[in-house]
Amino acid sequence: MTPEAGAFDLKAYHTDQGEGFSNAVEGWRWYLPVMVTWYGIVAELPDFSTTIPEHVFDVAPNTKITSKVRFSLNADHPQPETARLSLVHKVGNNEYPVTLPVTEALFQPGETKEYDFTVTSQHTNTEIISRIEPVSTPTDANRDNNEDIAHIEVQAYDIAIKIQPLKTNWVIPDNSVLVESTVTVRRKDNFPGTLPVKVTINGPGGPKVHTLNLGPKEIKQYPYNFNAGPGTYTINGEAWPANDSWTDVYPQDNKDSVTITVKKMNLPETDRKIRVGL
Ligand SMILES: [Ca+2]
Ligand SMILES: [Ca+2]
Repeated sequence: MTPEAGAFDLKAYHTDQGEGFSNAVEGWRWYLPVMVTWYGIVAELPDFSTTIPEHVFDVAPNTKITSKVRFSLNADHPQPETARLSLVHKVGNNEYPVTLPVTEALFQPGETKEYDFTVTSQHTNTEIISRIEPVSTPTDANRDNNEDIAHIEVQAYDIAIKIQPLKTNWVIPDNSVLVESTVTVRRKDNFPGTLPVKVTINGPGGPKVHTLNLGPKEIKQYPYNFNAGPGTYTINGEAWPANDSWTDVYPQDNKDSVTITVKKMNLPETDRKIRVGL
C-alpha cells in the first residue's frame, strides 16, 4: 500500500513509543484539515430594570416634587453586575440631569436600589426619565424595562384680556363720535372645570364690572363704547380670578390698555373762508 501524501506512518511513530508494529503490518493515519472555532462559554446577559413608582404628578407650576426611583438586577442572574444609572428632567426637547447619589453601582442578583430625587415643576408639562445600562456587557437581556417615564402635569390656569378699539385714531367732521371697542376675555388653558373671573373696565364710558365663569378655552366679549369729542382717551381693562379658588399662571396678560385719539377734520382754507363768508 502506498500512503497518500502527508499521511503519518504509525509504525514509525509507535516504534518510538516502544510498541512496535510487525513488519507485516502497515498503519497510516491521515490528517484532515478541520477548522475548530472556539465559542467559549456564552455569558448570560443581565436584565437590569428601572421604575419610577409614582407615575403622574398633578401640581402647580414651580412646585418642588420629591419622589423615588428604583434600579434592579434580575434575581436569576448568575453573578453581580455593574450598571450606569441616570435620571433626567425633560423640558421640551432638553434633558436636564437630576442628581442621584451614584451614577454607577454594583448590583447583586435580585438587588433593588432606591433613591430619592427632587425636581421643580415648570410652567408646562414635563417628564422625568430614569435609565439603567449594563457596564460590562454589550447589552441587556430585555431592553423594554431599562427606561421609565413619569409625567409632571402642571395645573396652569391662564386667562387673558384684550381691548380692541374699532379705530385708535378718529378724524371726525362733527364735534363728537361714538368710539367703539370690544373687550375680549379668553381662557388659554384646557384644564377641566370652569373658573370664576372678574373683569373690570375703566375709561370715558365709566367703570364696568363683569363677573363670569370661563370654561376651558372659552372666550367672552363685551362692548365698551362712549361718545367723544376731540381729545385723547384711555381704556384700561383687567381680568382676575374672582376668588382664591385658582391662580393665574401668567399674570402679564391679565391687564390691557389702549389709547384712542379723536381729531376734528381740518377743512381746506378756501372752504373755511366760504364758511366764514356765509
Ligand atoms: Ca432590562
Ligand atoms: Ca394670564
